[in-house]
Amino acid sequence: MLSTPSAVAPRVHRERSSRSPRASRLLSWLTCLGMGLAIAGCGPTDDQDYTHPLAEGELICGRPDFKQMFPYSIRSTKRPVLVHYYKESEWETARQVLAAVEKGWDYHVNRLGMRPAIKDSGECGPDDFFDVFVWKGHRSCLVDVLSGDASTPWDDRRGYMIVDPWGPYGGPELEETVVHEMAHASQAADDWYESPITFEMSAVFTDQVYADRYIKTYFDDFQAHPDWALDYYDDYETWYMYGSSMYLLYLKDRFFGGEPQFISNMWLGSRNPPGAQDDQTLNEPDFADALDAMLKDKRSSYVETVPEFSRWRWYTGDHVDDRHFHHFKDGLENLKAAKLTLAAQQEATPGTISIDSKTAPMMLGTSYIELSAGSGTPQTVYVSLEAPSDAGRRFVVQAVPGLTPDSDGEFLDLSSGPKQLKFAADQRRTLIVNVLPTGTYDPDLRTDDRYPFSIVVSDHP
Ligand SMILES: [Ca+2]
Ligand SMILES: [Ca+2]
Ligand SMILES: [Ca+2]
Repeated sequence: MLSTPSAVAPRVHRERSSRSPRASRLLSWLTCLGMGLAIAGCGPTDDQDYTHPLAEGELICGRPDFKQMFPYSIRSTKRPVLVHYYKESEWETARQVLAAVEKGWDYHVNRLGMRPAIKDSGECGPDDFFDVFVWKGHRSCLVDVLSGDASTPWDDRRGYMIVDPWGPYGGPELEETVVHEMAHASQAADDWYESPITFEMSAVFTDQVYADRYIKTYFDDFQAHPDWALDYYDDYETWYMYGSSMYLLYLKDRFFGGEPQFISNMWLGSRNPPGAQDDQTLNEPDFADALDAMLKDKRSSYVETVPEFSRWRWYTGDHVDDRHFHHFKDGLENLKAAKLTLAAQQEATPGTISIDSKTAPMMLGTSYIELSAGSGTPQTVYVSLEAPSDAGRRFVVQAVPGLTPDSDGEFLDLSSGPKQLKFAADQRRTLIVNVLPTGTYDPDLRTDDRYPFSIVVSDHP
């Protein structure tokens, strides 16, 4: 049984809140001028056993009672950031949040090269500074957005942040939570309506680089669903989108010398004119187009990375080695715990292994089939692939692990008939079966259709 995030935590975890984008035209800022420190008469006491009077999910920007909701604020002296808080006694906490926001800003903008959060023209708070709300009882931490900057041709959005330092993502996690949210603030400066998976995939990728550590939890759900499209949007049912950061770790280490800054170019190349908010097909270009352009001189493309990434994805769990991912300083145990779910695991006896429509891969999805040599296994094993005809997709089959010191696996071209399958020293071998498009690919047009197939094991070609 899959343990979904809803079983252990709210489904909305550090999300960018794009599921209910509140990019509404908010009330103009009329009433609250001059947000000063310590406005008298707002009556906070030192009692910390309370939750903020505004319920989680309520709009804050542009409210007439903004000053009552957040009477206090600290202004950054380094970045255009204003942190709002409710009780005078929360100054120290607000100061910690501000320090984390400044760190996150510097990390994403100066180290990774992302765009800073765009100025909000006073659409939130008293001026054009980026607003951050220290909101006790708002368990989820998030960045949400306001309007876009009409002077830019791409679909950027002005953002603001809500953080609950006392909630499940505060405490010792506060800094990482805030740095994670600052990833979303930067994303909003390029494209707030990119393919849904990119937001958490990219933010968690940068989280791990920031922490120099594989982060627990996320990979398990990603590895549990290799059949899903690599860019599948599961609507936050699991941590899949967070764990898909493994793909960006692969790109970093395989194509970009272990350096994370390519992520900035992915977002820059994803910018498109407004429209995708209401019609996702207008997300042109999308992150896959951006990666295609970035990988072209490396003679690869987004789709073409899928088979190789599927191999790297196998070299996790019990198969972690030193030849694939450049390991972070910490958390290797989390990569070792990221065990792939197999579509089938059985002895290689002559017969048919059917991967039916329930578990078959989606487009850009993968089946892992582990075969072992046993008493019923022929002296020489041949495998072939059968599937209903479909001009829109092709299967790519590989076998891992590699059988020589310089190999990490090989392609089996089954289009021309059965091929011999050799076993590794432990008498096992895993087939990796990818579904890829025969034509162009667009993540915004992909369906969730599955592509059943069978592997036929025999003792002759
Ligand atoms: Ca503002
Ligand atoms: Ca598209
Ligand atoms: Ca885009």
